[in-house]
Amino acid sequence: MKNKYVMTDEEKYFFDLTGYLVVREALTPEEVTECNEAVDHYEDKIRTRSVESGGLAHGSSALQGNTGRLELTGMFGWPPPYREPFRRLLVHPVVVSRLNEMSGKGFRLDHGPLMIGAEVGTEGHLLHGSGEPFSQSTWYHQQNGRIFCRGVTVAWQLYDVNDGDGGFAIVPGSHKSRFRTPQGVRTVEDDMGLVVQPVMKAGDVLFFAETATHGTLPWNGKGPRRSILYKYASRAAVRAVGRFFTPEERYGEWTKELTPEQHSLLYGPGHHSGSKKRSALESNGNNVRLVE
Ligand SMILES: O=C(O)CCC(=O)C(=O)O
Repeated sequence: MKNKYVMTDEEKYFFDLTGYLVVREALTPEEVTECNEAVDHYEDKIRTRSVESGGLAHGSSALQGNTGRLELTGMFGWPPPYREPFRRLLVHPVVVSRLNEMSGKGFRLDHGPLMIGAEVGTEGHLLHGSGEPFSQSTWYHQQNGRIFCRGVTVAWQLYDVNDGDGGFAIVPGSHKSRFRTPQGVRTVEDDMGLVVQPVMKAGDVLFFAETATHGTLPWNGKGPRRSILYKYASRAAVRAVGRFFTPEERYGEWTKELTPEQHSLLYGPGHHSGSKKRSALESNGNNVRLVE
């Protein structure tokens, strides 16, 4: 049986070629239920984005909807037991093993988690990201058999996404494109058949290169959409971090309660602070550990 805690050569080939990867059944049905129950508990905190002024669809006729995207944040700071599954996902062995291959040792969480939710009629999101223009924060590089992807988003699926449901969409291979994305592809009004909507089951986890051209199709599914996004970056890359370095400064004193492994991912960018070299995470499959 396939060891799902190791990134296989086939997965590396797929991710390098397309800019995304779905790892199936990363969560058990019980783990999915635990996450969904925690989200249900905070249902009144779910915010609906406005569709005024074009919304996230930015006026695209192919992406417009009658309601805005649903969003929920703050999971790490929730009281127990609600926060626990989201803290565990931060350092899940399936993620640690893949990110060490995709972003290099010492990857960190740049921002998130953010739940993106949808119900029938929720608008899409204009496709964004691309190899051109060059992005200093999320570039994709490959050298000597290794991938160095500065921005990888990990999106945990809490409900099924069937063919034609909408939701996450990507132009496979666009992370390596050196030409500007045509406007019709961004708006999906004339996508040239290039936009792919991956089919996923609850419990699957999606990885995608931030520099790939990606976004959201309007939601058409029978059930709800819930995707929990963690935005990781290579050790020395930065996207949304503020001016603080330590987890306590960046997020608050509650970060002291985290396990050392979880805590280690919440630092700002950089290889060392003063004389102290930052440690990195490794996974042997069943668990993760800090290494110097
Ligand atoms: O999952 C989605 O709906 C798209 C997410 C997205 O565009 C992003 O995280 O930049």
